[in-house]
Amino acid sequence: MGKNLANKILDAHLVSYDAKSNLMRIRMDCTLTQDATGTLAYLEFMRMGADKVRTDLSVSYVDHNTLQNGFMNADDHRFLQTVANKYGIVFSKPGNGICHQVNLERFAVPGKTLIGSDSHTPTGGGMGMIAIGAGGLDVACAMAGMPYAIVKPKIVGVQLKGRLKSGVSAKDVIIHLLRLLTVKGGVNKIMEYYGEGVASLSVPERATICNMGAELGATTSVFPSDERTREFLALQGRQNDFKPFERDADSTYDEDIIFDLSEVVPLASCPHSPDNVKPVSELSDLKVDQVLIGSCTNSSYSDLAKAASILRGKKVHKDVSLGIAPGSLQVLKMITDNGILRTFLDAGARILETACGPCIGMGQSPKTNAVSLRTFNRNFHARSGTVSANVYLVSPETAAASALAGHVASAEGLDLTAFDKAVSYPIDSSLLIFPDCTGEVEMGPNIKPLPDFDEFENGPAAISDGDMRGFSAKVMARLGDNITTDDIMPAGADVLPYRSNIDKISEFVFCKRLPDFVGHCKEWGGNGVIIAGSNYGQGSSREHAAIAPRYLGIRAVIAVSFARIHRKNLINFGILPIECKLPDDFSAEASADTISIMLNREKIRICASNGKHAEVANNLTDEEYELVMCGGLLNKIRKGGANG
Ligand code: MIC
Ligand code: SF4
Repeated sequence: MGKNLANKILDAHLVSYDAKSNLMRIRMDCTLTQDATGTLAYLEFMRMGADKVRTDLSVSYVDHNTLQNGFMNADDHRFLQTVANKYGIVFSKPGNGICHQVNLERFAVPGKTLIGSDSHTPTGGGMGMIAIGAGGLDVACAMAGMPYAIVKPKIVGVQLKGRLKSGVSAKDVIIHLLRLLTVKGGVNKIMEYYGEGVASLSVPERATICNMGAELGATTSVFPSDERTREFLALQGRQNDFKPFERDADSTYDEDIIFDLSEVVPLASCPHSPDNVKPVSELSDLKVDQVLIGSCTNSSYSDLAKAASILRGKKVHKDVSLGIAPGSLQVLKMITDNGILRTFLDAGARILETACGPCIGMGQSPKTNAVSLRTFNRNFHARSGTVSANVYLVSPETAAASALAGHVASAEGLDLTAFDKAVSYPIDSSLLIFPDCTGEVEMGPNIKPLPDFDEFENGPAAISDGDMRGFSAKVMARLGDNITTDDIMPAGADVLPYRSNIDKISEFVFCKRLPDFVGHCKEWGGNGVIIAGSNYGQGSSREHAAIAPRYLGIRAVIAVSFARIHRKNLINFGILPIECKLPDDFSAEASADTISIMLNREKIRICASNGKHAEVANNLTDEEYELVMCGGLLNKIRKGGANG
């Protein structure tokens, strides 16, 4: 029997497979980092002592943190540029665009593997790559030449039939899948798209679908590399990078989904989760205050061209603020050259920098209780910077139509072709700095050394019982399902400047959800534990959501289930993830109760001071167990162990 595409690429990069733990170790051809996770990733890489990167290509982008209010961002940018030059990494300067968009234009190559310190790295799947998001430390290990370990994923075949109707877009396809599968439906799975409907989708449209596969919790998503891929690469002057890749006709999948593109309707992800989906037609009474078009999901030339076709010759509603952030320098130049930029300005839009911007809460926070329509990929509570805002995720077409109407409106039936005429794709490398492997790393005063963490047994309040080792701790938080990394470690303009300063950024842990959390941790000064529901840590790959709680004393998280990247980040920094559903009355109120946690290789025992106790199987792999015992991956590397 033949192979599906995902398995073909995985097998071609397989270093080893361990049936007992079901872990595959994959060789990573390429890496990407962005500034907000990159500073830590490079501090970690430097601590490993490697003299240069060992990948085919590593690129360091600056796109998240470009406000530069104070010296901190600019210091980070300089640090990143000097590290890149010294260690052999291409540096993409601020202004060049959002990492995933630029990567698609300039560097993505069919059939290759990519690991990136950003959860939307799977955008590269639109180019026929296996592209995986991970914590910075895992990316640092890949840069040092180590393979990356993933749970052998189930491959879900998504067969696309038919073609999209006008006014319905790739964004609606992925929102449709989110409604079907939910934000945890893709955990440890790869979504592979195939079928006759694939040919009707361009590479940027495929990239939109793969990008938001991250919201399904999927390991990654992938499309075949076909004539549409050749067409895109030729437009980018990279025809030599083209290679066809597709499934064998007789291959099968672990799970199958079939759906007809012609049946998809315009959809919106309603507050505060991408899987809370309603048809746009049911929201037409909703008055809109703000519309934002951009982000790595929807900022390609074709996205902006469709929005411009709708806005052409019209004015944005008087009560709506429309902001547009082109995804890259290339996109900005194209819309400048062919009149789209003028169309936006004439319609009354505000043009934003080619960066993540409002998607990560860097400006453009809406007013109190606002309804904000965004073409982005995440609408988690408070991520916009306004705690009371209601954010809806929609396509660029729906966004533009709604900006004109002043309420949620569909673009079905509207003319989207005004800017269809062929444009040339300008190739400009002036904001890409190719390394000459010289120079010294420059570190501004905001860039602090990484903290050291104790080995498991040497931590405070250690206890033991026979071969079981552990500690006593206070429960510092009790939380529900789907806690996001934005809840744990918020982003936004106040917080992002401290991404390379753990002491400072730890002040913000849970600040929007549990304002007393940091105070309680500090007052207690000992070990802490968090208890949560399912899918703990969904969303961003930011390892700050593990390292900062660890810095505050959190030693374990007990949750019904964990999101893939966050679970790995917890282990990488020596926090024990315990998969277990504790009864609600297991312990007293958060921060009032002391519990003990003990484990050996087989089991984990949790005892509350009221006498209740629970025992669960220790489901860590041998390697994960060793990492937790070492106090994290950096300790292990320092002791001379390799990653995997
Ligand atoms: C995000 O979309 O949440 C981010 C910001 O891109 C993150 C990375 C980060 O927190 O720096 C991600 O998705 O991994
Ligand atoms: Fe940037 Fe938003 Fe994409 Fe994250 S999701 S990489 S913040 S544009």
